[in-house]
Amino acid sequence: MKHYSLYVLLLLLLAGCGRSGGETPPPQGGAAPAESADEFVARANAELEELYRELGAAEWVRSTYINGDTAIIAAAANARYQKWHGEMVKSSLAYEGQELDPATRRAIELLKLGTSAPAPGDAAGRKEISTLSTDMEGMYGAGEYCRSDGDCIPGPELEQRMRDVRDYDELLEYWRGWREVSVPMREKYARFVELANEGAVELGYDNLGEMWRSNYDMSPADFQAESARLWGQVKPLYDELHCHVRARLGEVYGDDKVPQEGPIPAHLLGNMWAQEWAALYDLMEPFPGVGDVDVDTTLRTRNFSPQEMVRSAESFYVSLGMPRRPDTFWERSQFSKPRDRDVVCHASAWGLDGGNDLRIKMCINQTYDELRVIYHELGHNYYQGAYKDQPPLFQGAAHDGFHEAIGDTVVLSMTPGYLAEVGLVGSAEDDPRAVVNRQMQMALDSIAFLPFGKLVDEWRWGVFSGEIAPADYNRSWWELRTKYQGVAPAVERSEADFDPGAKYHVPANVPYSRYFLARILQFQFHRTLCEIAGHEGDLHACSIYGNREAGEKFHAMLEAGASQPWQDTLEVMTGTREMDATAIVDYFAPLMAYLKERNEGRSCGW
Ligand code: X8Z
Ligand code: ZN
Repeated sequence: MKHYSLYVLLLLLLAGCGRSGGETPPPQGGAAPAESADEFVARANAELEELYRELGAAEWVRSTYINGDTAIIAAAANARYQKWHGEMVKSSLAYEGQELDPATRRAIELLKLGTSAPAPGDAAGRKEISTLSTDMEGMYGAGEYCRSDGDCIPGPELEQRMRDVRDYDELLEYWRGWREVSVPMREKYARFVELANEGAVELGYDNLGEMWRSNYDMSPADFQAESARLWGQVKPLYDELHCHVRARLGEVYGDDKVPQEGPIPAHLLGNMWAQEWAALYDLMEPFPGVGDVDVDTTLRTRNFSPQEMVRSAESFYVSLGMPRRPDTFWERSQFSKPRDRDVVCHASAWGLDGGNDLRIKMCINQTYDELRVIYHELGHNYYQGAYKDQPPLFQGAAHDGFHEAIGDTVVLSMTPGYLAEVGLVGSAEDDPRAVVNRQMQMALDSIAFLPFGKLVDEWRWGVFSGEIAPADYNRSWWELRTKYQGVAPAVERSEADFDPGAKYHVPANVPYSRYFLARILQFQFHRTLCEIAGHEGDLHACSIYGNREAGEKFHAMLEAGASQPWQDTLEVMTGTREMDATAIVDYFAPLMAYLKERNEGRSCGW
């Protein structure tokens, strides 16, 4: 469903129960199970297929038509799935301690992890958490900021203005305005945390954060250490970028507005959450005008329709030997924001009906940013299509960072050469200054994103463990934002606010570490695929567009789905069992040289 990307988890989370929830009574404590472990897994897979069908339909309708009726339908489907899930996990305990075939053991483990928001075992708790989840995501989707004159601006439009506008006060108005949407989520979220933790404890975890960290074929503690290790590898890149961007913003807004020793005001970075900064490219461009890649203008002047933009992404995957999207994809996807109703515009990819009914849901604008999001979403869809022959419990990514990394890997192949080849820009310029320009444009997204990608779940891990109490939700959020990103709110925030809720993945309860991991994996995958494609020379000049050998290797990884530990999948693909940030570090070496030079004599850090 929703992204098995959000997906196996959410998806699962989304699933309703369907016909079979209670057909076979769970084994009674101590007695021999009524069915063998293999039979149990086979039944779980069969029942899931049905459950997903119902859950997917309910979730799709809810996300593309937000109103009171669809809230009831989606919450009910979710509660039914949760009932089934809780009962199945309880039944699976009968197989603990038995010697099992590794695939059977893995299937049982994945079953247990099959929700990002486990419900308590009682019907009232299940209903309550399902309703809270549905409500919060709906509040986000329908969110808008209404000015005092009665003019209301919906979320996606505010996001666009955060990119386009440069006036300090106007930006601050939008930034604050959007954060009014999340104030009423605060109490709901606190209650959601209590209930989801109850559910996680019933499944045998200390809390929901520990459950999320158990999803990586290593212990939760090891995963935390792994994520800290990767952050350590890339932090020097971020520090240089931050230093330079702060200095430039100081020149633009004045050092009184952007103090040169402290964090950057969070509303000045060209993004509602200061998570990706490429909208500031014109201010940061190292060599003005050299080798500009202006896809925006092409999309506008040739008046690309959303469908044509999706076709462009599809053609890339097809050039790798992957299949065209089926007719149902074109008929059933949501490409544009409907005029007459509220929808969840946040982009997602859906693998309904066991991967036979693939769709994306977006509100596409005619911009290069959006074009890249389309390539990203199709990456999810190609994954979903490739693992559809796996049993339902293995229909997922090697780990969730892999799911996010597929489309992003392809985006790295959208080089100026590729863009020129497909007519999205004029001919590419062969000038080393153009390389640095291009790298700046990319780093403002990829490198700027890294600390944000890391901290969102660090906040939630604290919330779920109880280390962060509801009374400290906002303060702790801003502590992490400042610690990792070096950004801070320009106006006082308080515990009357709930700023984490202004980021989609919090009310929608989508784990976020996946995006941090993806930002690292995408470069690792790119390096391998470029080797297979026989690329020689700098990695940033490589595009695998049209390369069937690279496509085959890529597709083989996708087909494996979640059938084996991700380390095995990574090893088959790249020859190593570890995620490794050296590829991203090497990739940006030219830009780092430039930044170090520019930062000489500046005092960096905050
Ligand atoms: O949520 C997404 C995708 C859908 S999986 C559009 N992303 C994160 C975000 O928007 O915050 C992609 C990058 C990070
Ligand atoms: Zn995604």
